[in-house]
Amino acid sequence: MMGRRIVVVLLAMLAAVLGASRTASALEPADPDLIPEARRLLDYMMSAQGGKIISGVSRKGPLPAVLHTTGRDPAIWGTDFYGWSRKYDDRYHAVVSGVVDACLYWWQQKGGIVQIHFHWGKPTDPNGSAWKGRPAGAEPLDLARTLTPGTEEYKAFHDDLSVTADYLQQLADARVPVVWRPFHEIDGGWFWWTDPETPQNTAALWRQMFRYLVKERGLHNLIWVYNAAHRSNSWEGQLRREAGGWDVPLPSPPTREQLEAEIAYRKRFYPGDEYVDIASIDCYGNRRVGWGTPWEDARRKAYELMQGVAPGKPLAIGEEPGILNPDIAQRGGPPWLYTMAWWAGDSDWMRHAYNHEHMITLDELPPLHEGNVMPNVRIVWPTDGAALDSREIELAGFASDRNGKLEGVTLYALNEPWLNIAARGGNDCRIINPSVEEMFAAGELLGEARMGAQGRWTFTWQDVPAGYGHVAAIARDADGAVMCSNVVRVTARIENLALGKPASASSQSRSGGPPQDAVDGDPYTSWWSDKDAPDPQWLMVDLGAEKTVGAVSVTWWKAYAKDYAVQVSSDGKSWRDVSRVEGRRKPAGDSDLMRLAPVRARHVRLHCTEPAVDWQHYCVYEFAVYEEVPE
Ligand SMILES: [Ca+2]
Ligand SMILES: [Ca+2]
Repeated sequence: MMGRRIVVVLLAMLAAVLGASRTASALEPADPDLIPEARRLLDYMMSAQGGKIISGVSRKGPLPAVLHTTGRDPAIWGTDFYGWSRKYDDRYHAVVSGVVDACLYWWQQKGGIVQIHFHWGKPTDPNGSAWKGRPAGAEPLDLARTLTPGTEEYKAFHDDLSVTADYLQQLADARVPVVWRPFHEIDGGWFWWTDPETPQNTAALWRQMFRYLVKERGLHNLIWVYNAAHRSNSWEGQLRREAGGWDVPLPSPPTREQLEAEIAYRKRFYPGDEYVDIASIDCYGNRRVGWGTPWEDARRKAYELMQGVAPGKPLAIGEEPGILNPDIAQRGGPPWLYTMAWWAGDSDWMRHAYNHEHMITLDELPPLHEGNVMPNVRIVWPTDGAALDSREIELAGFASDRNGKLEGVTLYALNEPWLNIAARGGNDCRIINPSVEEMFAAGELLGEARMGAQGRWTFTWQDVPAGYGHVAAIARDADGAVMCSNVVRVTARIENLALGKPASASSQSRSGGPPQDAVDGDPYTSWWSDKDAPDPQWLMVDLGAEKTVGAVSVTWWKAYAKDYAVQVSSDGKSWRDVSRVEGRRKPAGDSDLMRLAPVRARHVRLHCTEPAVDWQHYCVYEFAVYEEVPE
């Protein structure tokens, strides 16, 4: 009896020791000489794991959309270290230098986490693409030779990587930790680094990069993130061939045996625990492995798959179409470390998900370095796109400073037609806030907000002018750092006669929104014409009865009309021009507010005859009609 008890106790102690050592090894970075800043970041991320999920955005494009839609920045900003032109011409270097500057800004001034992937064009070809078979007829890279010292391929690999290492060195010199995601979608089969027949070659390529960057170049600011694809060619391709093609729906979910086979195949690409800090997977819609749209899923099947591929490693989502469902995640969903949205996505979903208590946003990160970072500020009321009918509006929001030095919040207004997201945010995280500040430097200073408990602020905006406007808040800290809020677009005391009225159009893009989205009052939804439809293209709204029409506003995306007319009709059949625009040039899109000689009409339409861009026809966020918009 006694003997068995001792054995049980010993086994329990052994389990405790093994458990403790597993935890310790999970925290020990792949690079034992990791700089303290990176180690601190990794420690913070590990401490967050299993609780809330750290939010991220994978590219610079969606960043302004997330800020202006939700009032919050993501905690992680993801970018690419590839220059997207002929290697290594001036344009290539200008692009990557710009990315380095943006990374410095994001880490040092905004205090956010930098994630970098590398869309590396094939090393042996100056015009090489990351995608296999591009340019057309390109020979695949022989990975066995690329791994063999003395070969041309081995030399090309290292020559190429040395340029990227120089840029990573700039970040290392500035002591910026990088969440480094090389060889992304490593087991997918569409990039040159994936060897589907001999996956061990791909795994060895990872180790070769690790050795070069860490051992040879001494880059000790990298947190190594392994990244699997949303599907693997081997497994899903095989199933599709068996089922008879890509359009045939497959039975779902996969059997345990199929999942095990998939894990076994994918594991062969994995370079080994000692070369990886975090394992991630990209989660685009793939019902075969059991995940759907972001709002219906927290990617449990993807989590199970990666638990098999990289047991014991913290798991993250490297890319997904929109941010995953925090409600499901909070109710016992998989404990993803972080999630990175590739697109901004549906505006209501963004507002819900990024403001969710289960998501960690930039303002909720602890200070990650010794220096000062910008304060955070957001406007909660009014919401973007609000139509207000009062002369006095109570504004409300939140502000904070992660260094505990918030000094105050100032409100500004710009009495101008609406700017679209691209125009409000710029297309580069470095210039988002300065550009907004500059914009509001030209606006009207409304005054200082009243500060309340827990960062809440309020402001009473009196004598609100009738017409179109933007409102922004700027927070400042005691060290002189400033930060601009989301910019909220409003109309005040003017009635949009087109709001919610029946709309129709000459065509509609299969991937874009219907005509009704241009008259729904939401500045995030839009009508897209079919890009292959011939000109003229038109969008019309039926006001329901004859009304006096004295002004029209069009908020465009960058796919706007260079030449177009505003037309009116009583019967929806015979039209006459009431305004014409020719040779319009506004690369970001923006909007046009046209005041007309008042006319009676029931139908109003945009008649577009010349698009501004050749890759898309026309895109209209909002088409609004008024009796009058005061000057
Ligand atoms: Ca600060
Ligand atoms: Ca809309």
